[in-house]
Amino acid sequence: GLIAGSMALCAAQAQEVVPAARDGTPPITLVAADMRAGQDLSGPWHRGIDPYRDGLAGFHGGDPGLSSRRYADLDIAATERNDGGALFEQDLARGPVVTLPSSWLTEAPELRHYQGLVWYQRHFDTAKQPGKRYLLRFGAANYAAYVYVNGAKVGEHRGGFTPFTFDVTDRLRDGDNQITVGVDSQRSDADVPPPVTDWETYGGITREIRLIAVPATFIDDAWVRLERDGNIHASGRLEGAQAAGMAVKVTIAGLSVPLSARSDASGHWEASAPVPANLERWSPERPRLYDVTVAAGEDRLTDRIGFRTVAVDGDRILLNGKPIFLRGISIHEEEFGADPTRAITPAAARALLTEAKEGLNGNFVRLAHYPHSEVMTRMADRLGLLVWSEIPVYWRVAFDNPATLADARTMLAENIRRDRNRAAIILWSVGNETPVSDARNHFLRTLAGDVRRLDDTRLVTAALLSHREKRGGADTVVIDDPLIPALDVMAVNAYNGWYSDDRLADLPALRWTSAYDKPLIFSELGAGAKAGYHDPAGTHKFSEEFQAEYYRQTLKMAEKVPHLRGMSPWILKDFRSPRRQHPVYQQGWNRKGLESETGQRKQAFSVLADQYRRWAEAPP
Ligand code: GCB
Repeated sequence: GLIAGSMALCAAQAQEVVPAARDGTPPITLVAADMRAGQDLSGPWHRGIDPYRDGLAGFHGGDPGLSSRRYADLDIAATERNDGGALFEQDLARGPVVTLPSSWLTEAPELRHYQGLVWYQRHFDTAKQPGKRYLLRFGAANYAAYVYVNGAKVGEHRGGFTPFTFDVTDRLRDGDNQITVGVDSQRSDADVPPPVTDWETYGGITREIRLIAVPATFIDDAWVRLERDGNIHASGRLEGAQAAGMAVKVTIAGLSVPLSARSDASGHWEASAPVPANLERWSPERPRLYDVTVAAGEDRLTDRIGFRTVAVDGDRILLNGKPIFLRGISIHEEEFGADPTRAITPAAARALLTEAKEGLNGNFVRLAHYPHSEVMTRMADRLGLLVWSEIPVYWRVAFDNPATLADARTMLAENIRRDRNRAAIILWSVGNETPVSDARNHFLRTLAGDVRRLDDTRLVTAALLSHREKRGGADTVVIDDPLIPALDVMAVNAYNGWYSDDRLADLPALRWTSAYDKPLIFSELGAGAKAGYHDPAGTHKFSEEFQAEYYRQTLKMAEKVPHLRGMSPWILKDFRSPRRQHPVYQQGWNRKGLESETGQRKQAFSVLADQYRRWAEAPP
């Protein structure tokens, strides 16, 4: 029967499981923030580096409360004023000017490998309107951010890839305002992800910064979706002094769906209505989006939302009730070009996703290994690509550290609340290649439980490890991770023939077996190749020919793997990784791309594109 995410908790309860940030402040979601009018604070900012983190510390490195020396307190030319608290070591107003969003890695050659604290500062004018609340929202800052408005701290955030919002109403002045942000890219073993990954740490404010004015009571959250029970459900939360007992109305343009609610004492609301006969379901082939409006009191929120269902039936994945095979590719959030700064624009998102959809004949992308920009998930909605979304619980996380789990849960909730109106997303992943242990199992099961409480309309997965053993005399790949019972879809990263001694010609004969009857995705498979490096015999790793042959043999193998319902090979394009320093083949880049960093296609690209064209007609 239809399983997957069967916990029937109401939205109000779902809200309560989300842990507050470490400092205890209740999170502001500000759903569909990118659709609200606001003041764009992207553009020119001043910058100053702070390798010893002096700006976060006090005199001689002590408690910052004992000193007024924090960089954020500085006014323009405080040095010249020469008052008692002046700090002569820094003057952000006269620091270099950089354009945000961007990573500092690409701002100057001497910052190319800088990991640490950097201060950003700018001024802006605002005409404060009475009765409004002013919310300062960051799309992402990597990794920890300390935010000050007019010298006063308004909040901090940890986690490099999810949005955060602070209410700055009381700090804002009419006219000129100063905003200062310290961003620290240095992670510890307790962070998510921990310091060592296989991708670059792009420190900085890498997504948009906006000041958004909302009514005193506003729509903080609104989630409108088609559920497997055949109803359209809407739920959410109002925030503000008048949030209790307020009428909420949801309108879907072109459909007559009566969705009205009244908020409860805590501001939560929900409504549902049977699905109208003329609803056109969203699919990769026809990515139909509807204009949705949510109105409550003086606030009005608009979004563009697609409606579809996703479910698991035995070992099949059903989209809108029909079995689907996922023809995917993994993507890191790096724009095309020789010097990526990870500041994704709609044009960059469109270019990457069009390669996946039209170049490779795909219908699916794994957005690895962290929440990508909302620009990306919105573009997937528009272009028609199914999405695997994940948080960076990657390799050796401090699974036994409760603070680490709390951070991961916050990150997961921030990601799901930002994006659960995106029809494109079908899978939430809670981890990648994490070695099995009791602590790890507990950690990931907790996250899987959070997913089900926050969003029981999608599927939960994780990229797992498999192992090899002899079974009945045959060399066999075994999938039996004890986490699988907590997941809807099992996924493994398969690198036989690249990270193993297998001869490529032997791959199709390799046996695969799973202890569970669930859909399986090859969340990764791949081999490195340097674009333009050729070895006609195809025996030398890093040649385009070897990579192409790896793909041919692995795809042949895939056709015989039981339960296989899709794949997202590693990876669309070469990406920066500090651990890939081979002087001839890598030069700081992971070369498993089907294209180089500048978009030059390698031979394997057409091997996969051709297979996907055949599979689009007749899925394996
Ligand atoms: C993996 C990781 C991915 C790496 C890849 C590789 O399994 O999940 O982050 O980049 O292998 O190239 O080794």
